[in-house]
Amino acid sequence: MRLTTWGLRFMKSFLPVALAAASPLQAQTPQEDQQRSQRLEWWTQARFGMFIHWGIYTVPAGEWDGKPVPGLGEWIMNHARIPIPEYAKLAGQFNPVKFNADEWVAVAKNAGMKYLTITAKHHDGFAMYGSKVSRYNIVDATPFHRDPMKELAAACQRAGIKLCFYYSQTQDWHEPDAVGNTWDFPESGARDFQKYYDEKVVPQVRELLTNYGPIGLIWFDTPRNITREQSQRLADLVHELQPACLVSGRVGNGMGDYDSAGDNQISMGAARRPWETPATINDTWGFKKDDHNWKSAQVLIRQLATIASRGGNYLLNVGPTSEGVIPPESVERLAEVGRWMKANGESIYATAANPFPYDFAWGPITSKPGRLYLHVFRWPQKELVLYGLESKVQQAWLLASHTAVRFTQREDRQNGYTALTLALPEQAPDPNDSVIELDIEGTTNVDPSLEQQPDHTITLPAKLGAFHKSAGSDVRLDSRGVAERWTRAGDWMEWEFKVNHPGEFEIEVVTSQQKYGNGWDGGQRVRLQVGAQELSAVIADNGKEDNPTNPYWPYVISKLGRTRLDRPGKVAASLRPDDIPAGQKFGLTLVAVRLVPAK
Ligand code: FHN
Repeated sequence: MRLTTWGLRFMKSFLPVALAAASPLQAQTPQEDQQRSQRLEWWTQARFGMFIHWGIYTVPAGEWDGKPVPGLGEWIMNHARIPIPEYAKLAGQFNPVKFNADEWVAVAKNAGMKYLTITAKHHDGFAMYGSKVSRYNIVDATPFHRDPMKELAAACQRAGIKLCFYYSQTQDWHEPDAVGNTWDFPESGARDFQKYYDEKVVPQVRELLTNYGPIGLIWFDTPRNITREQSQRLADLVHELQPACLVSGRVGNGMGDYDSAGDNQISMGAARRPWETPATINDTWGFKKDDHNWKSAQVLIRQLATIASRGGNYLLNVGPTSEGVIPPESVERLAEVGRWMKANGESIYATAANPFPYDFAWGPITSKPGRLYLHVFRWPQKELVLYGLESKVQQAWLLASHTAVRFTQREDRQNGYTALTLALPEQAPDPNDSVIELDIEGTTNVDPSLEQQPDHTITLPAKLGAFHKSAGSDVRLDSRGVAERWTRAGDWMEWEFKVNHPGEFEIEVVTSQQKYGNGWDGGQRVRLQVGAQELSAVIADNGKEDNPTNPYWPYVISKLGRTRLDRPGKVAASLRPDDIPAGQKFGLTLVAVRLVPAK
């Protein structure tokens, strides 16, 4: 990416904000850095993996004592406060006679996934493999008596898929000294976490890395209060036993090889380290018989492309039943994702992030050296125009059919922008995501300045704004690039952008639910300055809009009023809350300020 002086100044103002959102990092020697990059190579090329949550919680499948238990299926022991002896009886009923490792691996492979991460031990403490450390495991405690991890290891080898294990290192509701079980073991009681760690965690992780051949990664989870030394020892143990094996970010204390975004959360990108979004296809991870809230294949394909465009990996979950069957709803959707991947996988595997620092209204961009892939979710009739690409395009194609796309490239010197215009068929070739490949001459240079788009809309994302914090303020961006803890009137944000098409605009403020669910505060009085004009309005819920990064929680749109931009060129804008009602929990959860051409 070539940076203009203005662009550089601008990037400086947003980068620290973006970087601050990543997890704290452990300092590395250059040699450790190199080893980590080598370990990460296959994983960053893969981009797409299968998560499998499977355990004895699939026997009750979300129901206890004849009543549905709200929440995640694999959390039933905790949510229903089931005593250990009661819960342990489920092992006697767990007999997944329909389990077929080759079939599961084929579902992953046909979807275009390159790795598979399965729960070897979840928070319930039950080992889903033959463990010598504890008899509380699938081989010794169930009528099944088989080791599915052995069978999966062999099936993965045959199919060329990397096998990875999930391991809950801190929570273990079966153990008095571990974290989490406050119904069998009083919360205030003395717990010797180190004892549990030494006697169960370390030897079980050792087993997983010794008995199942090469393992791609160990997916530790919910680090809670694990100490720095304990996280470090686990990471070291993994690397000592299998130097090529990755350690997930959730090992804790910044000791992992890569970062994990929150569950079902897509990171804003521009992160210091490779990262991954673990996601569900319905609402639960572990099977629940009453969870029918399935995301469509379109949502899954679009999430995959969006995550790749921000430089991340997509770890998509299936929750097989107690019989060992992956729900057909998941299998069908994954098959459709697979059909899309067969035709368009080149725009996902081994790609890098969008070289522009902002997103486009029609969809995301992924890249490779000398290539850009435009993932068009909203198909424009007849033509798509892209501003800010400074390199010469040699050829353009519809990737799936390899049909050439006619294009022109021009520079509007007077107004200072470059435009690539692609002539497109009227119908979208793929309703889920039609990919246009651009072959670029030399390196890909883009103008990183925020600029008005060809549809004349101007979007000022929070992730590209500069925060001005009042003393003691805690305002920042969450990992999705949404403002959080903006509860003080003294904090404000500013942007600089380029006007290409002067005119009259409606001003919209886009806000989000808080990061992990429903939670939104309105009612803040804000002052928006655009160039020399200023207007004041109250943030209200004037309508909803799809959130491309999370289908669960749509964005909230507040309409503020109108403004005029009379001349092309650079303009400054700022957003200052004059009044935030006292006691707000979430504050101004800003995603972007948008100027939409007035009708
Ligand atoms: O508590 C777990 C949950 O059950 C599930 O395993 C997810 C997957 O990312 N991780 C934890 C919550 O973040």
